[in-house]
Amino acid sequence: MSISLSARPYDFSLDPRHAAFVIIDMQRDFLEIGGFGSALGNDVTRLRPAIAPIADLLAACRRHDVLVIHTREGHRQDLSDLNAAKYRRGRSEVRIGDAGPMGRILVRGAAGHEIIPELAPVPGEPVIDKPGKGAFYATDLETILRKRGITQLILAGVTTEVCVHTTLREANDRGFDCLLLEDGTASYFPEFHRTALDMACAQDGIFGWVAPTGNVVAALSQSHGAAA
Ligand code: TIU
Repeated sequence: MSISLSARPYDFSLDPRHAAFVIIDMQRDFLEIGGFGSALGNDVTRLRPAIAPIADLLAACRRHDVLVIHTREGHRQDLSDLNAAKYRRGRSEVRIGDAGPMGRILVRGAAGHEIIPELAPVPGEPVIDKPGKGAFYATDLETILRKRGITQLILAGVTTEVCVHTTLREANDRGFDCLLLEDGTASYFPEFHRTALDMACAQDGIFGWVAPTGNVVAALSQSHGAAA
């Protein structure tokens, strides 16, 4: 059963049995000092406002049996999945694979690569390790979603205009209806955050819908009430 929730550019019809909550790259590497985000010169505190809204919807999805998927950007320890362009990009002295205060930067197995404790996955929730910005590139995400009959994605995480938007675009071309959480996404650049959200739902929803997290949480409660 679908529940209508208020969103931009028009109401979104949420079908919880065919929806997945995809939380993108809420890793220490992006949110804490000394990780990849700060190596790129960013103010990592700018991403923290997304944590509480994501935690709210995460709890609601777990209560209502909505599939939750976590993604992590990072590379194999031998860096065999790190292309030369990504490695070379930028002028920072600290690069992917170098030692940092949370272990090797953006490398799987390092402390910095882990999802922040507030949003830690629980057993049964798929964790997708991805070498690129998009969560579909070089991963088994699409197979997992198709196998479970998922047609709608609720997207959250960081950063709005980089990994979230890349994933949104990949998902859109694969035929998924996508809803972005306006307060469950964040960027190092507030103006890019706002514009990325506007871009997603411009032209009457060219890539999808945008809504505050509270609207999705309320819709899930409603759907549960209706099913009971
Ligand atoms: N730099 C930046 O804004 N983002 C990334 O490098 N990765 C993600 O967005 N996860």
